[in-house]
Amino acid sequence: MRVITFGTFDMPHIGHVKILNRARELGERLIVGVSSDALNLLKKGRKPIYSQQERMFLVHAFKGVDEVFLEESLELKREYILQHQADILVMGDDWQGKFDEFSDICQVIYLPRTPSISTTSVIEVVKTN
Ligand code: C2G
Repeated sequence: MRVITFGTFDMPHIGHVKILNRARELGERLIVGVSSDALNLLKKGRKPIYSQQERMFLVHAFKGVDEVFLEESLELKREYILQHQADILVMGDDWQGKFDEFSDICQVIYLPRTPSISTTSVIEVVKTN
């Protein structure tokens, strides 16, 4: 089974490692779409701390990640899934229900997020210390 997942993975943390590990356990190959700097600017109104090249490099370095590619548009998800011949799409449950439309071409699984950790919370801690 080929598993695909998507994310920004800015300043990678335990939550990212855990979801990637759990996604990999669902199949034999894990493919990760790392969202581009431009897409983040659009999505979140700011550029990530780490550049897309750095984030792709870091995600690829994680155990169990077999391939990374740049996610340039949220609208291209169907094309990405087909292009990478993914059998399973995995996302954290903050996206619950949002990708159900792709269940005609792959299995869609939402995994529980790791509580109390996010890139935003790390930025806040750094700012206030
Ligand atoms: N995640 C998690 N636990 C956390 C934080 C994040 O399990 N404490 C998961 C998210 O649910 C997501 C993945 O880690 O599945 C990547 O999270 P982000 O980098 O925040 O990615 P996001 O901005 O949600 O981008 O096309 C979809 C987007 O590209 C997803």
